[in-house]
Amino acid sequence: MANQAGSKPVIVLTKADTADDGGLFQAQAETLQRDLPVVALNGRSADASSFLNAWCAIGQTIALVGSSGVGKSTLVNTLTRAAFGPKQKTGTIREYDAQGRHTTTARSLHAIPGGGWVIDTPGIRTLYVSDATDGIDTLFSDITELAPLCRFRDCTHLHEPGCAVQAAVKSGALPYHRIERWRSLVSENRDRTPVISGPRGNKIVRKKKY
Ligand SMILES: Nc1nc2c(ncn2[C@@H]2O[C@H](COP(=O)(O)OP(=O)(O)O)[C@@H](O)[C@H]2O)c(=O)[nH]1
Ligand SMILES: [Mg+2]
Ligand SMILES: [Zn+2]
Repeated sequence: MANQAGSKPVIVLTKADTADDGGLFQAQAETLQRDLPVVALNGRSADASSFLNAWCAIGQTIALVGSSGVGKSTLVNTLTRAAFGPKQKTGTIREYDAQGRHTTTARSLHAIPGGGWVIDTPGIRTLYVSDATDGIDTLFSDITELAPLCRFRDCTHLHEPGCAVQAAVKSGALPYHRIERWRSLVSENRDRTPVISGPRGNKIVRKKKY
């Protein structure tokens, strides 16, 4: 979604203070997309801001997106140095876990002292993949760059002969789970992208109004 929107995705691994070997998770996250920045931090510690400096300068806006309870509002409070000012409410484990209740119920925009802006958001339950074909292509550039080498132009990379993607899996260059993830996002995107029927019943992808 970030790719599709023209935003720069950054993976933030919060609660780094609770992991023995954060490096392992960091390495895993880095494989999600080529050149994807991944930072691990403790959102409750004042030095968390220093890890995000590159994206928090004047003229920049960051939006925190992630499941309820991961520490978005905590990070907002640290970034805005809200210790003495108005604070975003943060939830204890019980609160978000027990009833699936969200401590943060609305989006909000906050100034970062001496820098840009940060947007706090509630959980991601209402987010879904739609109209994100280009974003998915970017996310899976390892697959989309191979696709033109497949024998068939509409190759599904499932069972076709002469499939460059399957060949890359066989050679060990591409982990198989990448294809599974790619396929599941492509299918969610297809199901969620509105279409209207044109003359003779052919499907026309509805163009966005903006
Ligand atoms: N140990 C630790 N706890 C954290 C960290 N960030 C957030 N928490 C705790 O996790 C809980 C949920 O945080 P919150 O900011 O409300 O999550 P949100 O739902 O994503 O906004 C709170 O109890 C926080 O104190 C962190 O980096 N380390
Ligand atoms: Mg919150
Ligand atoms: Zn193929």
